[in-house]
Amino acid sequence: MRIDVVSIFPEYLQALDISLIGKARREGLLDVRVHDLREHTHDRHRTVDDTPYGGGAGMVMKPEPWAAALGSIAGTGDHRPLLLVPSPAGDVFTQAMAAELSTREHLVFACGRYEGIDERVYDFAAEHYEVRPVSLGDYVLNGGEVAVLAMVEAIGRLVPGVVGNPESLIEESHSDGLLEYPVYTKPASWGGREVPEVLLNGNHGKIARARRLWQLERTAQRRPDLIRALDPATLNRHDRDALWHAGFMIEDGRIVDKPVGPTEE
Ligand code: 6GU
Repeated sequence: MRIDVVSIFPEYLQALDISLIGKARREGLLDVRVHDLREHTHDRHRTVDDTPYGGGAGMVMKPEPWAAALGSIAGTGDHRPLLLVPSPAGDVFTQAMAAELSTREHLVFACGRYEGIDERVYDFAAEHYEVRPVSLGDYVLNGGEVAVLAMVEAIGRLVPGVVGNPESLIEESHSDGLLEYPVYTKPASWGGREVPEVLLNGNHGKIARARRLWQLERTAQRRPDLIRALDPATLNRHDRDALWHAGFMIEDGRIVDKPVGPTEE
């Protein structure tokens, strides 16, 4: 998979040289290229921003350097790459989106700074790319670089061969719509705190059931929105029982909150 990142802080992306993603790059599984937007300016000050038309606080990124940078990247292949634009105004980036993006041949990230990029750049980019604004969540970062680090790691680790043991991708948080179960290692007793008994007995059926129960309990507690989004058809009798005890019920093929307070007998 090829990934291009355009930024005015290319050093920010140096984190992609290390750990799992760095190794995948050295092995040729990921072809990550970081570009300095200022290489596409022509004035002495290498200007990438200017004041906003209509007034207002802050600066806006000028269209010309972006057009030159994005044009040079898109021009190097015969396919239409996906242009991902990190922005708090984008679609929320999820594990499902990461999985979908991990199957693409070529991703390009455009890191904005300041108050954003001149809107006409998106229109220009749409001639060469499929353009998609993406957000990490409902909070504001100063620029797209940190978001790109997060997204490239989430996407890159799903590219076949990047994670050594593909089994570890199966049972992780969000892969089945639930949070991960708690994990333990030796010693079995540590400072008066015990590893749950069921994990010590080697009964793999019982262990699988206990872990599933813990997943459902933890998700109900921390992320009830994920429970409500589950397809009840994927739940067995034990799952339904666990969710009932966690305050949910199934009604008209949907998972809903159990009413609270006094109810008729
Ligand atoms: Cl993807 N970019 C920026 N600049 N801010 C964000 C974000 C992305 N996601 C949440 N806040």
